[in-house]
Amino acid sequence: MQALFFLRSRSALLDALEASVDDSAVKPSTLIAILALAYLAPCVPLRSQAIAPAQIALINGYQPIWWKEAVVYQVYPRSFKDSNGDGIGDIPGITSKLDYLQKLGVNVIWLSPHYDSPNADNGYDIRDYRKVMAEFGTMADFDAMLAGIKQRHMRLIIDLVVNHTSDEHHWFVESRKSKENPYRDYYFWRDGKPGPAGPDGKPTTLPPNNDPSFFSGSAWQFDPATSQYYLHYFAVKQPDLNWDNPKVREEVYSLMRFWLDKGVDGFRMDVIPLISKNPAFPDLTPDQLHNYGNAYANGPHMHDYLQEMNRNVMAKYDVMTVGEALGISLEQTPLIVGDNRRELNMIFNFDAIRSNRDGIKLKPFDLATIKSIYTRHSEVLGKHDWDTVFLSNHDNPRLVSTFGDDSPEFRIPSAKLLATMLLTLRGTPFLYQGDELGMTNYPFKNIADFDDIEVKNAYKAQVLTGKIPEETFIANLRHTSRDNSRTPMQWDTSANGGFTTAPKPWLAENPNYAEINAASEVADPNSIYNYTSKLIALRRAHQVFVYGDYKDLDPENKSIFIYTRALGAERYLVALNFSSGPVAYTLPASVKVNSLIMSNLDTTGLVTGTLNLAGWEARIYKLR
Ligand code: TEU
Ligand code: CA
Repeated sequence: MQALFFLRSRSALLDALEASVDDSAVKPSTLIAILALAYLAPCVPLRSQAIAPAQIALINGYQPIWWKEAVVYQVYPRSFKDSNGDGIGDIPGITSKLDYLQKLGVNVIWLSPHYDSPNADNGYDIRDYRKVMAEFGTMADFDAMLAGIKQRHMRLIIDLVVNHTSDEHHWFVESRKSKENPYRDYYFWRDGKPGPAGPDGKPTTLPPNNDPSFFSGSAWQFDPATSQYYLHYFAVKQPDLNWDNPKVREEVYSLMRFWLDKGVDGFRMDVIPLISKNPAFPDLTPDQLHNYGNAYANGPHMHDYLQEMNRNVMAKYDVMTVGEALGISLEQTPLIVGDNRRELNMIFNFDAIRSNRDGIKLKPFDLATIKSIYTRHSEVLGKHDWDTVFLSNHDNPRLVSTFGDDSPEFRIPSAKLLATMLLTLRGTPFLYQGDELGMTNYPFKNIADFDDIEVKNAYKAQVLTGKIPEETFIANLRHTSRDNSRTPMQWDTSANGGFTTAPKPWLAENPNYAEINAASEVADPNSIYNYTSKLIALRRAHQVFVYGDYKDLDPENKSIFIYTRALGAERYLVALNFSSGPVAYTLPASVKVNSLIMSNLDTTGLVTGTLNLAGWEARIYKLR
């Protein structure tokens, strides 16, 4: 019976009926129940329809719903598991590891782009939105993976990359043919500005304005075919779509329905705040040039288009949406995630994950800064908003190397401490593949070690032009490059960490896989993997960690992060020592500890008002 609620629409109900009838094992009672349900269907809210909020009791003022209680695991398919020995991760490889993910306890998988792509930006440049990338497998492989996920009572959200397409997408291939082409207005084409005379004395043109690309150089590319420039905020092979064209928006809604009707449970939306541009494309001011991401975001019709998308698509399905909100401030967040706004469920703000970054340089980690960010989130985001909690993904360096301590002595406790924080703060937590093993940054030696277009373009723009010495460039990227998180998953001690049977994976495996790998982690009850699994179980068992109030007890403390979560009488204290030295921390008299629930160092002993925390120790207490 349960399975029926997972049906996506009435037509699906009828298919299930047909399916069950020829499945001779169905007991007469089940058949009668199915028939009864079909009869009652009009009045039973099926999963596909958003359930009217009024019916469900609020929890601490929050509307409870599955995506607020979810624990999400991000899979970067190219680096997860290779199943056919070509050195590239693929979808059957993911399917072969679903038990590993179910055992960890995550219940939503976010799959980075799996669509047909020439991989100029590893899939974030899509050539065909309804086709699976050949290297990753077939649509049948995708369907089998989705079925495997559902069978394990997990859900799947996929990556919606519709701020731009690949320049090999049919729409752009047509658009660049001529100014009259029916697809011309699917993208942004502009005349260049007159430039200085060239060495041959001939007039030259300059880009329409001074917009920079995120991947170095101008955001405008001259196209000789029609002597106009097209806009690409990211790579030259990633032309931006013109959302002001209603045909473009309908194309997007239609491809979203295609995947939702297949059973997908939602979307992570790539740089979605950038979809509305100022068509006049004025030059950016010097201030704006300092943080052009903010200038590109929040365009004149961003909210209109998100609301239209919601009306046309999300409102018709029981789905989860998370926007990658480059350029959106915390204060602007309720305008996108407020449940009365009918736009998105939640967004990724970049304040915390980029709190210790200065461009490609890594700044010293400052605990007070990140604590003030979480406190601001708890103040700005109210009961009708929802938040995300994450400190790693495929665009940032490894979690334990950036916010923990990946030295041999402290890698494990600090990885566990960070998991404790991510899984006890308020908001839907997002874990990135490999962080449950404590995978670290990679010891890049030279430019040849990198694959990322962002690095290669910056190398040309910064190093080859002499703006920055090569060794400084490489030294910085060892700490901040996206490729740190894209090294293949470390499954065991066999060659290439068991990621592939091919002699060479597409990107080198981190040489520390002999020490850090899933096989040893799963087998070791005290591992980061099993500790994380216990944390997820604790969160699942106690909604205080989902809907409870959050309070930082000591915001200025430079090494201790100590906060409470409270839901009615149920109150917990989380104490985290972000330093490698022992700290004797005296609790405020008002905080009465009842019992120790979890510790990443298996601490035992009496519960007193003073916590003697070892380096990188994390503890969760139940309060009286
Ligand atoms: O990322 C947008 C984004 O935030 C990054 O480009 C970031 O600014 C940059 O990497 C800084 O290091 C999304 C995707 O997550 C990313 O993988 C894509 O490259 C990008 O959009 C374009 O699709
Ligand atoms: Ca493969």
